[in-house]
Amino acid sequence: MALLPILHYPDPRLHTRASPVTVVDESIRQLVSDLEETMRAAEGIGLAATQVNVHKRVIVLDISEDQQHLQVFINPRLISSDGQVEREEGCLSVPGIYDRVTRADRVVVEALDRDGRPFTVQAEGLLATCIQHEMDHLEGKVFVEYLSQLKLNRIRTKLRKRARETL
Ligand code: K1U
Ligand code: ZN
Repeated sequence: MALLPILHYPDPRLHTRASPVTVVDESIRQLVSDLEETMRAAEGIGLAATQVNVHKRVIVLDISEDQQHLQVFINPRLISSDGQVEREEGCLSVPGIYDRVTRADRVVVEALDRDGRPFTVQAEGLLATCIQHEMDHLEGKVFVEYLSQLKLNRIRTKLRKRARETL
């Protein structure tokens, strides 16, 4: 396993649209392990391959209390969505910024697991929010882009300043 560096907003590579995985082989399973290790080290509850500059449609999530229930989504596809809920979100690519975003409250998603087997999940609550947040990463979209232009400009300025200070 390897710890991978996480891209930070406004890195333009976060706006890359990820390509579908054609074969779920050992290299994809290695990527899944690396994403898991990186997510756990950063104390996140999700991570998309885009965030580590790998532009393949792979997501890992673990919203469980004991952090022992990894969920892997390869080539996730939204089948249906229902309801609306506003929830506070954070992002390992936008450290220290939290804000409320409105998304569907329930989603049905199809994907492949780490053995390449298709499965369907019906998600609600935090899991539904997290799946939508991570699927957005695969489309090159970061959650702060749902906020007002004013908030977005403030966040960009703050993060650029912070990046300069850590040089
Ligand atoms: O960077 C990421 O995509 C991971 C992100 C997942 C996420 C959290 C909350 C709502 C939507 C998506 C994080 O893990 S941020 C850090 C975190 O653990 C967290 C932040 C806010 C609420 C709950 C957890
Ligand atoms: Zn994120």
